[in-house]
Amino acid sequence: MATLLAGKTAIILGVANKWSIAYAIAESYRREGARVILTYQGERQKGTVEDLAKDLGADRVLNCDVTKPEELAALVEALSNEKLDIVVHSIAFANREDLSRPFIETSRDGFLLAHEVSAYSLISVSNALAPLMAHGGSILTLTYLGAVRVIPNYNVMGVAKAALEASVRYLASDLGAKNIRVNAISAGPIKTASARGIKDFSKVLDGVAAVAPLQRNTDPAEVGDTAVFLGSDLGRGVTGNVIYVDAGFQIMGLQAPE
Ligand code: NAD
Ligand code: IMJ
Repeated sequence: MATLLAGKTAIILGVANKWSIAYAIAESYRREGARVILTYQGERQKGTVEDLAKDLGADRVLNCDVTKPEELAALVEALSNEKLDIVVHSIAFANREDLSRPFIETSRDGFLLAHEVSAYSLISVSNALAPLMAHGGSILTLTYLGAVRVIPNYNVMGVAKAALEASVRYLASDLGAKNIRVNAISAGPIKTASARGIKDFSKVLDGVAAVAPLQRNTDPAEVGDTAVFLGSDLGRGVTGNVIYVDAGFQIMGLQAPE
């Protein structure tokens, strides 16, 4: 039996449906023997996430829209008897219009929304939940290559992911003394709800598979398994890092001619 996470409790924020990267992480965590707690964003998602929790064998399902401080406070209250070992932050949002028109036209409100949901929430969630990680632990978040390279249409999300990746480093510095590690997984493109309707997403997938050393796209289960490593004691020396789980795509400069 796989037991890399036996005896550990993980809270996973960001399961919306079975295609969510957070769902693949929850599957890997359950396989490795973790106790899993899921959160959902508002009443509209409640039933779906409760059904998914049953399928996964997750223990608890709690509400938390990260833009509402009172909901984060209520989450902490609901968790007051828990000892947490792992926090997974798998949350991002920007206005759809900001992911299609030219970046230079990003509005102040659109910029602030993307940064609040996709970057600041890692800070507020870490501040709220780190006190429950009494014996140390591991915080992880999901990022994308658009943080460090220009990717068509990623726009304000790229800037928010840059803030997220910098936040990983500052949080790792703050929390190291408590033996809490903070890392990000930079996943290759995956067809989730957050990819649906993005212009030319199929072309992005095909382009990556054509260039990546492994000659294919990223399987969400591979992200889940890297999240196991980072959450487990195997990852005990790793903090403040961004680990690419992208079939090697980001190392390529010029594609070798056929
Ligand atoms: P997804 O749509 O399944 O997950 C996004 C989640 O964010 C949803 O569960 C949604 O409910 C949650 N969310 C949005 N606003 C929220 C709020 N205010 N409060 C609480 N939750 C909120 O899509 P996904 O692709 O699984 O995305 C998860 C993470 O992975 C994101 O950070 C995304 O940027 C990142 N990522 C995705 C890809 C990809 O290609 N799909 C690649 C690299 C990184
Ligand atoms: C998103 C937009 C543009 C290009 C993109 C993506 N590429 C990839 C994504 C190339 C891989 C997916 N991704 C990494 C994300 O972080 C997506 C975030 C996102 C998606 C949506 C779509 C629906 C919506 N708002 C969103 N906010 C954030 O209304």
